[in-house]
Amino acid sequence: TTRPDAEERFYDFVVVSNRLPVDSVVGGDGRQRWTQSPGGLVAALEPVMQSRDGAWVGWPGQADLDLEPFDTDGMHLVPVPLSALEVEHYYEGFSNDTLWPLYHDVIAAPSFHREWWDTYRLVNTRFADRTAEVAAQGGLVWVQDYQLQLVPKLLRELRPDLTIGFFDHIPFPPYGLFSQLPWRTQVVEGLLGADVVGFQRDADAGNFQQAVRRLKGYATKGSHIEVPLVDTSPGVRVYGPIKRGQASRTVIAKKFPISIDAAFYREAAARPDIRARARQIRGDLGNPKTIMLGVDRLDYTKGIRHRLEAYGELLAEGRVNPEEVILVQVASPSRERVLSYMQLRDEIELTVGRINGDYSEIGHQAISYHHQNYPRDEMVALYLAADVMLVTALRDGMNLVAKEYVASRFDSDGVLVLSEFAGASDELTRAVLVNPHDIDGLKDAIMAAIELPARERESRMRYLRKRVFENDVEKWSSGFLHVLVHHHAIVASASAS
Ligand code: GDG
Repeated sequence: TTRPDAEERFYDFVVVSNRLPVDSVVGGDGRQRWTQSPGGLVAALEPVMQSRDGAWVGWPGQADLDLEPFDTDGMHLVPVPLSALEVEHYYEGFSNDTLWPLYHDVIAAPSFHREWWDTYRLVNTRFADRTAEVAAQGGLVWVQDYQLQLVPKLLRELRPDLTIGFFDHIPFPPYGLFSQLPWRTQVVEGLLGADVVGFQRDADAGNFQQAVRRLKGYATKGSHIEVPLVDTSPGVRVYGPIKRGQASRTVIAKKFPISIDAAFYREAAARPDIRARARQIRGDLGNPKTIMLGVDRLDYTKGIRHRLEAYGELLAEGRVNPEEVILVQVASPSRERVLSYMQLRDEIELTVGRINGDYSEIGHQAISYHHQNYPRDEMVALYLAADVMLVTALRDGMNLVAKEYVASRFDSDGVLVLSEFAGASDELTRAVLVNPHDIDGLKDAIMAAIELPARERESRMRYLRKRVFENDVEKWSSGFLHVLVHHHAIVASASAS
């Protein structure tokens, strides 16, 4: 088939992610349009996209939709089609029911199915092929996240001229867990195709390096991994052209903690309409003394059950008075076709129903529960209205909600209760840190947060705000790309000499 003109273009900078950063919407006139999805990744990459003539390769979010490349909001989008069966095997299956639970400490049991793996490989190959077609000679490619771990190696084989970065948004598990994966060696080899592999925390980078040492026997030193150009381990593979005097290439594996567009939250929270909305929310909730808030995708990694258990016990013991305190829980719909998510929703809604049945009064609820998606402005109003923010993830790569709450508190008030198992706890050390598995400890932390004196709240929040504003999402993307470009320049000059 012939490709239209847009196909012939090449781009110096290509971002590759499972989903394109757009959503399909049907307007009042019945016509379908694309709108930019509000994520932080788009916000961070948009300036780079504009300045380097960038393109974004990804799935448009609907099965069996084969689109030509198109432009929207000044971004060049290159769609990768997926069939309904591929969505089921590659996305819902291998990505969300094998890798996701395995990489999050097996909180839920991962399913291993060979046909899911076959489809994962096939889809990763399609992403690599498409990227190889649109990337300019010597261009920069940045691959995102666990759905595409094989792309760096596949792409390097097709296009050794490219500089390839990879960022893992979720944890990289300790070897004892990672080694359960029947395809662990292929995954490590896939990632080592990149020049720079970025992680959220030092611990994740360390776990990856250990997997490299154990599975491939390569030497690591600091953040550097020496990858032989000719792999002499079983099933010989060649990585890129062999250059005289150069027996290996160096891959950098280190942390680049992701962040948010902090200024957006500060400015939104200061807007009169959003402040008015926050006051209205407080009023509608009956002006309680303390509003506690949870905002999570409905996911078993987020510790929503532990949070509800602790809160339920505090109510049962009379330590929390339901007339003075309310918990607002936003559990946004997620992965609704995956069985473990359906079961989790049932469990959470049963527990919310029980707690409300036992402790709510007419006109006042113990828990205000919302299985809904809200506009971003409404989220900011909720952050502003909340005295205590509960982030109790059992495992979380970073957790942007914690940073959004902090950035929204221009009044330097509010208390963040934050799980040690969220990557954000590495930076936000003056949050009230908790181990969510320790229900008694969690209960005490919630009480401490409710009772924290104003001066202590302010001094902690000021510290947290400093951390979030000095490492915003622009810093994250430019930091990563700086290391990638710099590293490539060193490698290039070494091989030229
Ligand atoms: C993965 C990693 C890592 C949620 N509900 C609504 C809504 N949200 C927004 C939040 C926040 C985002 O979704 C969730 O980001 P998190 O970081 O909290 O969690 P994951 O979705 O699991 O993200 C995570 C992240 O990737 C980035 O690397 O931090 O560890 O798991 O921005 O505000 N937004 C709106 N309505 C909702 O109802 N508008």
